[in-house]
Amino acid sequence: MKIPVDKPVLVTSALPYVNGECHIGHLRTYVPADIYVRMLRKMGYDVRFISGSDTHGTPIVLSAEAQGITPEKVVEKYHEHFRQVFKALNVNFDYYGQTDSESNHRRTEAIVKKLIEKDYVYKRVTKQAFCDTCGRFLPDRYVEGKCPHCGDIARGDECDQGCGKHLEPGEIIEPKCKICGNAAVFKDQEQFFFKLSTFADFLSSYLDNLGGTLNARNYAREWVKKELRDWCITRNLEWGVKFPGRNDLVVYVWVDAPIGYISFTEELLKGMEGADKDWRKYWKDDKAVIVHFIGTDIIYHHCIFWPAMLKGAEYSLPDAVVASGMVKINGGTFSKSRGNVIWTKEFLERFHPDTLRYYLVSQSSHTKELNFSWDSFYLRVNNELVGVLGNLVHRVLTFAHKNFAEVPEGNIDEEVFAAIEKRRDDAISAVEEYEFKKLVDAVMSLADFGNRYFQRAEPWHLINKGEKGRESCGIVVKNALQILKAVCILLEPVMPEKMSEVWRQLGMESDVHSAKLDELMVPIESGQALGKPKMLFKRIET
Ligand code: B3M
Ligand code: ZN
Repeated sequence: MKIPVDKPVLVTSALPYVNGECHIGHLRTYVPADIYVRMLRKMGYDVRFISGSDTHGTPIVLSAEAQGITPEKVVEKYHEHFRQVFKALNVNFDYYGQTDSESNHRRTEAIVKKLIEKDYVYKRVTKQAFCDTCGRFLPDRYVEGKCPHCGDIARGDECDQGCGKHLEPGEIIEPKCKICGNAAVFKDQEQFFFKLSTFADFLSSYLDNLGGTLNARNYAREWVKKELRDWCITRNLEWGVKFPGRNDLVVYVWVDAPIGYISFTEELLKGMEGADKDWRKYWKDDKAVIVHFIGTDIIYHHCIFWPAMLKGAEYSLPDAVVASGMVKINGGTFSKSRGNVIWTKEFLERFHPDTLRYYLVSQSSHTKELNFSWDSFYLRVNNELVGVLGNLVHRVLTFAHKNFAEVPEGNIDEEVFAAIEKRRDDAISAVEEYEFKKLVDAVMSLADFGNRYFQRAEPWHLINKGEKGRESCGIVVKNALQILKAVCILLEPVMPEKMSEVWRQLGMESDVHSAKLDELMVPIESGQALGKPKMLFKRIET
């Protein structure tokens, strides 16, 4: 999606449940979102980037029960953990909140009340899973059984192992209590429902115009075509946002979680001067572009529940939903219990964060599944980061530093400008298509061009051929440095720390993080002192 340059942009990244540690499967959403934001800023957009911890629902309560601590303690512990991981990875949110905040409680109540007032909510007695042994109702993840759609093992509210569908309370077949393992029974319970079915026409035209990736639109369209049943929006839990007027019920976590996108915007802008103070620009008056980054497992929630809720309560609608494919490990599904998992913290103890960022986007197209294996990681690092990029940086900078110590005199060749311009255009279209692999491939092909350019010109022969030779050699070096400068600008969104190192070695005074794409075509300044070259990446011995 091409965004008009004068429109402010709000980019959000799905809110992780803070019920356990961050594994690399989580990162498939956050890293590309961060790259997208950095690229948009380089293109000149005014962007805000927000996310936060999802603190409610059964994922949190179950984790608390298992650890014998309160939900508050679970949230405190993992909220901090996620913040640290994002910091270590340079995923730079402008604001990272959490859904148990006062403002999120307030905004959720306001939205639910508005929906009630507009007659989109009604009460109904339904059958809910109940455990006689534990003497309690079993909402969502408290119950396991068979998916009514595909027959696979499923949780109460989603078929997480099989078809991935959202399940309504009471739909699961042969329910068992997750706590004691006994068979559950169905019991009558009064709950509140949102009239999702009345939004079918709205949703089908909304989805026709929704930006983002095709997988999101197509999946959601299928559902709207088939059938939209009303949505149960309350649960028998203590932990959560109370349903207005009912102390015994909280709203379903998928009500207050996306509302976090709004309340975090409010929290971010609160402390700010001027027009930006007004969160309405983003969420009420349709003056901004809203882009959600999510995983394919939560398309239903973001393309059906969420826009219907926003429409019903009279808020601005998201303009794009970008859904990343899931991560597998050695061909298998991520599973903490089966030990098929790679923890981000452990990964970062051994490898530079930029190598992980690079791997996550270069390994497969954004909407496709990513199959992680150590071999594929080593190959990317050794062949591409060391072999192509590191090689270019090292040979050009070492030669330039040794023979000139500063950026030599000379003009930039047409051929070099053309090569850079082409990659710039490819990079922009990659971003507009949410194809981050295409972005990386474009820049790596520029690095490859740089290596060939340097090799072909053989500056090491020119340097010994008198005054004239030294002059021609300087021109080659300056052109190679220009290519490096361009690679730095275009790869900064992917590898911010490493590109900042190279930028300093190029003797640039500015900050590569704030360098705009316009600078790609500005010749690097002759006479600026080059820094001492340092090795960029180390080969990984398998
Ligand atoms: N907390 C995480 C997930 O299901 C869920 C996302 C909320 S986004 C509003 O992947
Ligand atoms: Zn299923």
